Amino acid sequence: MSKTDKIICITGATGDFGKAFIKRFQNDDVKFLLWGRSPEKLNALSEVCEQPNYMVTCDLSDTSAIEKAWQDLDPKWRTIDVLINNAGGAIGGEPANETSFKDWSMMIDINIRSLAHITHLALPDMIKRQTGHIINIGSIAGTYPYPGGHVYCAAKAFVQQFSLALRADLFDKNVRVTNIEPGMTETQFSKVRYKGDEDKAAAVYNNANPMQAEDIAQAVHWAATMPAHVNINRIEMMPTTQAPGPLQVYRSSNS
Ligand code: 8X3
Repeated sequence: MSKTDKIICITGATGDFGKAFIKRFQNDDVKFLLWGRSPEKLNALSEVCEQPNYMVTCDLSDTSAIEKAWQDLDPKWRTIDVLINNAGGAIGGEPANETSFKDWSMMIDINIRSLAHITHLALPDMIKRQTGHIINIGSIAGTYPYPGGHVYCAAKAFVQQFSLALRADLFDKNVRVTNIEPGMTETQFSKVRYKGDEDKAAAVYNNANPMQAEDIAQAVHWAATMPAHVNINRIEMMPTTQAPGPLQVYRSSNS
């Protein structure tokens, strides 16, 4: 990256994507502002992160905790150059009517509300400095709905449309916005979705040759290092073995 000492802010930094992003930027002249929920995992990350870094322990489902974490930040860490809104995830894979409202609320909190909140906090400084890049980690689920996807799919559709709508407001302010939309990627994602059920999670990737976190990191890095006059709006990615399915039709037995 051209400007030295760029600040890259990553939410959900201790997850598989977060770690892969840090690794992908390791040869660039950057420093990291890393958000995570677990202080132990953040400390472990700090020990392996080769660039200067500052860790923010924060539960992103808690609005007031986000506000406080931001206010407590040294102002020099609030001048974010690249904000990677990576935190998010699916909770539960049951049909909509069998999923608890608690799980729905949590998905709205972590995929929508906190992403919008952190963007809202970081944006004024980007606009003031007329530079910045917001990279949202969306999903193919935002475009292709699937059974059991309900609120997760809807949340990622929000991320996709929010990213494009931000573009509409930021195109004349030199602030870039990109939505990276991965499909099946072998990470802890499925373990979280299936609430710790290792067998169910492993079955998702079994014999499927899924993408790896490093593949997504490569796309993030590419979008972030394009020349300043180029904005990558969206990158939709799937493993070669994955593709959209046909529409389904339910026919009652007496038709
Ligand atoms: C994760 C990808 O296909 O499991 O966002 O929804 S998918």
